[in-house]
Amino acid sequence: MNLLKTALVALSALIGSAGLLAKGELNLFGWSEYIPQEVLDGFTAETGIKVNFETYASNEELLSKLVAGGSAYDLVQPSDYTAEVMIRRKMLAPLDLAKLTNLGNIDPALMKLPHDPAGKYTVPYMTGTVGIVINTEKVKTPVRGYKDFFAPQHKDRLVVLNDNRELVTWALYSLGHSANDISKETLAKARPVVAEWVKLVKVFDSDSPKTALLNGDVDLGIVWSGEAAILWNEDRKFQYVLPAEGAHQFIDVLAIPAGAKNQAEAHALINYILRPEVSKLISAKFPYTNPNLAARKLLSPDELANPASYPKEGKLETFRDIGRLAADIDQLVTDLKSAQ
Ligand code: SPD
Repeated sequence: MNLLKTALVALSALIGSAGLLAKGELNLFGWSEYIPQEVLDGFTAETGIKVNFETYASNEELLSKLVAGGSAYDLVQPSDYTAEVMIRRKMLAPLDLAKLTNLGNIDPALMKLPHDPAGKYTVPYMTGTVGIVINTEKVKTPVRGYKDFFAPQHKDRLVVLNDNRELVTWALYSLGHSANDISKETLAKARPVVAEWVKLVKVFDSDSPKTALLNGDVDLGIVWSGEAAILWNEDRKFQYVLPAEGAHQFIDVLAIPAGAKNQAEAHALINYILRPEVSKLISAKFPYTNPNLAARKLLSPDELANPASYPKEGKLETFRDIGRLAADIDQLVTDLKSAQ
C-alpha cells in the first residue's frame, strides 16, 4: 500500500513538473542547499502548482537580481537584514496572514523582530549561526575564535564563506567591535586585518563549504551552521565552535516580492512549508535551527543533540540593515581579494 502511495506521489510529481496538470505555477528564488527538492515535489503533487526554482549564494546576489528587475520571482528567501532593506525600499508585498493558517507553529520569539516589526512581510524559514569547524584529527592546537583561526600556521588550510559582510564582521569582532558597529572608521580599521586574512584562505565557498572539509582539502572552516551539522553527522571529528569574540545569528525568511504575479501560489507554498511534517523534512536534509516549534517536536533526539544545529551557548548577534555602507564593504573585500 505504501509502495503504491509512493509510486502515485512520484507519478503526480512527474506529471506536475512536466506541467501536464498544471494548476498554476510560481517562481521561487532561494538559497542553494536549503530547500529540498522533495519538498517542492510534494507541494506540486498535492496542489498541481509547478515550482520553478532558482538558487543564489548570497543576499547581495538576490538583491541585485531583484533590482535589475529582469526576473519575475514570486517567492524569495532573504536573510533578516536583507528583508529589512527590502521592506525599507518597498520591494516586498504585505502577506495575507489569513492564508497562512500554519503560522502559529513558528516560535513567537522569532516573530515581529526589528527587521519586520509588524510581522507583515516575512515568515521565518530557518535560523542558524556562523561558526568555526575544526577537523580535530588534523588540528591539535585550540581554536576558540577568529584570531586562532586566521593564524599564519593555517595558511592554505582554510575554507570560509564567500560573503563580504561576514568576512568584515569577523574582522570587526576580532578588533572588539560588535557586528553592527559599521562606519567608515571601523571599516578602515578592519581593512588591514581582512588584507592579511584573505592571504591565508584556500577556498571561498558559500554554496557548500563542507565539501572542502569532507574532501580533506582543508582542515578548518568558517561555515553556516547547517553545513557544520552535516559534517558532524558524517564524522564526529568535525567539531563546531562559536567564536568567543562573537558570532552571527541569522534568521532567513520567506517573503513575496512586491508586484509578484503568483501571490496566491506563493502563499500556498509558504503555508505548506509551515506544516510540521514538511518542516521536519527540511531539517532532515538541511539541519539548521528549526524555528517551527511543532516540527521540532517531530525531530529525533539525535537531531536535537547536534551541537551545530542547536548550540547551547554563544555570544550571538543578528545583522541590521547598514544602508550605503554595504557597498563600502563590497568594495573593500573586492579590492583586497583582487590584490592577491
Ligand atoms: N545554504 C544555505 C545558507 C543559508 C545562509 N543564510 C544566512 C546568510 C546570512 N548572511
